[in-house]
Amino acid sequence: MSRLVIVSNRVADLRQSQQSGGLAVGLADALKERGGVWFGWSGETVDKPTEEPVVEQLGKVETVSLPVTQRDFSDYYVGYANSVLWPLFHYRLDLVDYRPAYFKGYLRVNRLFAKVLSRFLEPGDVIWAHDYHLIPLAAQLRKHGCRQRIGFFLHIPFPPPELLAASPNHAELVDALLQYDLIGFQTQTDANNFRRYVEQHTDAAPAPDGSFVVDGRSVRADRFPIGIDVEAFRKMAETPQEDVRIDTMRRHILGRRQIIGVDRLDYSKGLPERMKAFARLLALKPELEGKVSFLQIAPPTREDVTAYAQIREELEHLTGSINGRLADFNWTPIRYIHRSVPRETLAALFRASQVGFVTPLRDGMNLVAKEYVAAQDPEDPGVLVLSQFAGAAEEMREALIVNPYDTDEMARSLAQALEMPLAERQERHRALLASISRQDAQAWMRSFLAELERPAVAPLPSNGGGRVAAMR
Ligand code: ADQ
Repeated sequence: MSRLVIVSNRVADLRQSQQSGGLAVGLADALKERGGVWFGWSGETVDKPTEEPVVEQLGKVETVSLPVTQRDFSDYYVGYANSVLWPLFHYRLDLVDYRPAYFKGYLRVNRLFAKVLSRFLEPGDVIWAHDYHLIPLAAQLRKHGCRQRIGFFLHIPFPPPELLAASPNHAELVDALLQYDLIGFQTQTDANNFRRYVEQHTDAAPAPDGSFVVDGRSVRADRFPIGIDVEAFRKMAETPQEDVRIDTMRRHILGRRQIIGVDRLDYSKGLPERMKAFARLLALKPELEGKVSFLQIAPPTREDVTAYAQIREELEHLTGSINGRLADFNWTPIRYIHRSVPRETLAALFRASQVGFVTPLRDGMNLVAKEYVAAQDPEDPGVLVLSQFAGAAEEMREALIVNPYDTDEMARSLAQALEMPLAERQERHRALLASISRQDAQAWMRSFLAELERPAVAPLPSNGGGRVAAMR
């Protein structure tokens, strides 16, 4: 079996991978089995650029991590990745902060990563790059003579071509993607958006098997919905810690129910809309006052980006005003926790909550939706209220699917979830559990790697040289 080379913005700590959840665990297991390398940014910044990474050997696996300069951190990470690509790919053109220096920095870091990584590659390796930070990596690796198969998985959505075309670099981005052998997306919508872009803006020739022919190479693009380690998460949920147990018992005695939301504090997650919908629920059903509360856990992320500071302020204001208006001396409608929580605690909190409220405005997949389902007691499960714009909604049809921009509909769905009879809850949960178990973290990884390693049908006719720049 070929060695596996994983490349991601940050290298997971392989000794702690259980802590980081399904993705890191799944990939770490595959690496340990096949041997290989995990390469990425060390998370540190240095004054002078360096091509000397920190290398650690753990059995058959090497982790190779490289610091970047403060300027690269600003241009590549805070700038192009998180102030341009993240909003653009989440359909938020209004939040894109485009600056030419950012794109230059993005290419510079990808060039550096490719140069350093190429020293660690062996001829038979299979390379798998992850996410929007690394779109140009394959093109740069090819410049270093890399002929190995290289796959790419996009964890976030891929926007429709009409939106992508608003970016000054759309052509470069898609040209770079077409240097991979396999491009994986979370959903059919994303794969279709990509396909439409390629058909409309490049001269890559579509082949009968659904792939494209680019410079005589076959490039495949498909949907590989990511999953979680269902069993591991269920086990975690079954053994609540003392504080969660006491909190649950207290609510039980008082006859109170809990709606839960867990997200990184990000504008794509629809948090203000969610709080407004909860307030609308209480206006719609005043009898629920004192009987139901909303627990939102949202740790800070990317605080260097202005849009994140704004969303934080908005949420604090909303929580304060809703609680100020409705709270009683023995009941707080919204409990808002602005920090990270251990995964075991999260799992137990999911199990102890009657509604999982997962309403991003746009999300690649959303693993919280899957974790909420995995954590439930099948005898007395809670109900998942899920945004139609989360990638997860493509598979999780038995959730209550809502439009996160429609406050009234979300409030009505919360009411429906709280009133849902046991038999219906069990039936929906059974179907959801079956679906997330079928498409779990292992299945995701195996199907991607099997497709990446499947040989191309050769020889391929040339399309005469990839993109025709004049077609832009
Ligand atoms: P994220 O945007 O980070 O991931 P998500 O899929 O929900 O979104 O994963 C978040 C993970 O962090 C979950 O495992 C969750 O339990 C954990 N988490 C969230 N809040 C936490 C807290 N307070 N404390 C501890 N852990 C917390 C990106 C894409 C998603 C895609 C994933 C995987 O944006 O769409 O599903 O990658 O591909």
